[in-house]
Amino acid sequence: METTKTQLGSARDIEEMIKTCPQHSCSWLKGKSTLFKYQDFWSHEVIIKKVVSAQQSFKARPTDVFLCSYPKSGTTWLKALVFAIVTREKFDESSNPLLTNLPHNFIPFLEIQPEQVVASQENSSFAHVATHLPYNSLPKSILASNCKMVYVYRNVKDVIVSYYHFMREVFKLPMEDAPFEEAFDEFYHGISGYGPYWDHILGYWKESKERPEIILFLKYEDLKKEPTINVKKLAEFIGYPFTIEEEKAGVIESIIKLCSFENLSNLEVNKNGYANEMIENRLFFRKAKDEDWKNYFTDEMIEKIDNLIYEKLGAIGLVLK
Ligand code: PAP
Repeated sequence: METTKTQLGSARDIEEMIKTCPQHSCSWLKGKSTLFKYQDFWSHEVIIKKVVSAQQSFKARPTDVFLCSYPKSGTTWLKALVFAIVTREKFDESSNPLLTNLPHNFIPFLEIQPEQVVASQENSSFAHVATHLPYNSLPKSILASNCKMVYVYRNVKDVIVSYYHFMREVFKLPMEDAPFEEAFDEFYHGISGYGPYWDHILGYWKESKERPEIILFLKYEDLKKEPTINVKKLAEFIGYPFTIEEEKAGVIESIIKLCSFENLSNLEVNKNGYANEMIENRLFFRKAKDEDWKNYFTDEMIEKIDNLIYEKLGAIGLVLK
């Protein structure tokens, strides 16, 4: 961890450093994706460069709020909800920009879109910023500023299936060319974007126990089961609580409906738009079905991953079956 702080100056230094990191070419993606282990997580070279730069120069302010997640755990949904909560007085149901834009456009990722993050800080003294970075790799200024963080997490098996399809589609591989068993195996061994998954959850979880006023944990499955309670909790936590009048007027329900998978996934922009030259918006809206993993996992995979998650997270009471 300290290497970045003390030795890395130029872009060239960073490139040299990345070359020394452990590397893994993802066989199930036919070698189209190579991950590097930087600090304690795996990621792509292009992202690690931006991570190092953010670690060296990003300046968080105490009022900035971070939306944190392991990939495929509900990030797009959380971004939509936060945007809708924060802007609810500006737009009505028919004028909300979520109807014509991918939710990711409103809340940029620290390690992917640093310029947009800086722009959003310039535009608002309460910037909302997303990140998939593990807790221990966050820029120190975020921790030192006591910024609030919302951490959304999801059961590991659905995350694996969602990650499998997302990566496969990004690299334009049909299912028959991208064996799920191999994807599972890599994930199981902790090798996945921003993985290991369990370390990611554990890092934020530990900190949320130390500083509950700073980190709100939200479970994807709970958001689905009890959206009203959880959206209220979310709004309060980020400093935009609903008034009694708003509650009576059904504002929470309208936000839930606006941000629902059924609504967002059927919008023209999310069916046919592009997030960037490689990623179609539709890839962020696949099925959103709980327990889709049952269509992919063998009994042996179930046993292996359940045992592993129990071993890694069971002791802290976070059993994510
Ligand atoms: P990201 O990390 O790449 O941003 P993320 O949004 O965290 O992805 O996860 C995508 C998953 O959330 C997809 O799950 P699936 O593959 O099992 O279908 C996606 O369908 C689901 N999702 C996207 N939007 C919503 C939503 N509004 N409500 C519920 N689930 C959603």
